Amino acid sequence: MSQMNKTKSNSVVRLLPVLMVAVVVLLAASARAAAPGITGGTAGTATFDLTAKASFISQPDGAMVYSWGYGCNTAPAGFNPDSSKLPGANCADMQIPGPTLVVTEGQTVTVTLHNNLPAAAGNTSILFPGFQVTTSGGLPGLLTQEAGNGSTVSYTFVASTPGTRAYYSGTQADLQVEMGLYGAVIVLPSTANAPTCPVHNTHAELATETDFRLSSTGAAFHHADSCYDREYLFQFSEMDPKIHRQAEEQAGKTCPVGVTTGCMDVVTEPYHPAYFMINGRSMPDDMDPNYAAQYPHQPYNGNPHMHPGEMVLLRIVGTGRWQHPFHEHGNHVRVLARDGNLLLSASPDPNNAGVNALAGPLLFTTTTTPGLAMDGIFYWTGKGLNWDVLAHNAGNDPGCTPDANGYNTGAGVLTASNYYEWCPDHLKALEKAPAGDVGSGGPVTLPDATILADGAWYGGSPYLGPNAAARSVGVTPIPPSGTVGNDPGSEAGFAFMWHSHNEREITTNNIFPGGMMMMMLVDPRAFVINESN
Ligand SMILES: [Cu+2]
Repeated sequence: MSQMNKTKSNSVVRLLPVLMVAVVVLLAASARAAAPGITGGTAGTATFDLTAKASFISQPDGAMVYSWGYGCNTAPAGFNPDSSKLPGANCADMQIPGPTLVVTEGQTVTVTLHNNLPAAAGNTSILFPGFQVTTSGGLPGLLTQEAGNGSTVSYTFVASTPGTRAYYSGTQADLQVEMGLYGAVIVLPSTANAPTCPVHNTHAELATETDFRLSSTGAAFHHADSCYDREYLFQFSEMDPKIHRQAEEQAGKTCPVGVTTGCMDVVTEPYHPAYFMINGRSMPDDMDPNYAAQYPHQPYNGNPHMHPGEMVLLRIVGTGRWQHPFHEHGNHVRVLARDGNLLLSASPDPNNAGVNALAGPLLFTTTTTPGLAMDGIFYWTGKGLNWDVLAHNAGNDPGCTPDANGYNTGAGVLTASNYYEWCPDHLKALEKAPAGDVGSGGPVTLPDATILADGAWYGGSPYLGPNAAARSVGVTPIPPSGTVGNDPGSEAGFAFMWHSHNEREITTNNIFPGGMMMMMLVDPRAFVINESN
């Protein structure tokens, strides 16, 4: 399941059985994700030189949609993760979402914006809600200083607290945000008062695996309950192609003499979006790699992976006009912060000295709100499934010693392939041979795989693990996951659909499936997750 460059059509083929069969299906995916962004230097100041420009973005129905986006006017100071971890990292001169600005708490951040939109579009600007912004240059606007056509304006603020925030156009937002002028700011915590994170957060059990976290402290905030193993940024937005078509038609318009603030007349109501995007891409495009060549103006993907027991930091931004009920199948999400405000109770945390307890809700659906950013933790272990997800049996028993919480995390097992296994289900077969590998029955009997789906499209094994592909081939032997569409053939993972629970939004221009949908892949620990593609 580590094949690097799957095609779009392959992603679709692999998704179909998931949609037909169940919420939890067993398939593997191609590209992986990280939370890539640009940096503005490592000293006390971070500077970014952005431009607002027009171009076209690609949608899975073949449409090339005229859009406006932020990009790099000159090369950024750096990338995080850097190009040694994320080969091909780049910052185009226009992209949707705009470049993710990765800064460190306490840095003074200056963003210079060049207005290279069509003259008919008039002025533009950027708002950085949640920060105390001072401006330099530009022209007075309704909400902030604006850059006139061909001109610049600068915004300066101190990255006051850690967390994820949105940025977006503060000029004629019903048009400009719709056209794509939005992005995210990620503020990493300073190293002062960094919490002590668990040993496995150092990826010590995964010697060959690269650490893709942006934060050098292993935590998202100055709080031990914000320690994490992986992080993903998802920005939700929608597009009404009628608005984009009007803007495209009027882009070449010559404004009357004396009119310097634009002369487009684009009707933005009634609003009927047809594209529902995560990070500027619709499913299945969001499952292709970061910086994939086929999306030169949509560099960021949405394809999370994790190992059982890991803490996954979700950075979620609502952009556009509508709320999107994002549902992370597999578990609820513990909200840490909103707009960079860590949600704390008034009481000391009994488990972490010196800080108050977290107060963020545990949410079934992390509904996005336009303009609002949130940080949350997703966690999955296999607890409660009532079978040994790693398919152990008496003849294949690596042992499972429960810690105080019931997991196999004790000393000496850090590098075991079943590190973090939920021990009460250890050796518990899901079903009898030949599907499982014990002769006696397990708690359930699955129907023949051929009943669930057609032929080789069947997802495969109900087990994680290096030898999972040898199991659950059913009464009518069908190649399990790992041997049809996935390499290597010896692996199997669990896929949880993460998607908008507004079913209209999991379509692309009225075709299902599409839109705001992705898969969280839970890979066995024996599988090396490479977030670089
Ligand atoms: Cu759902």
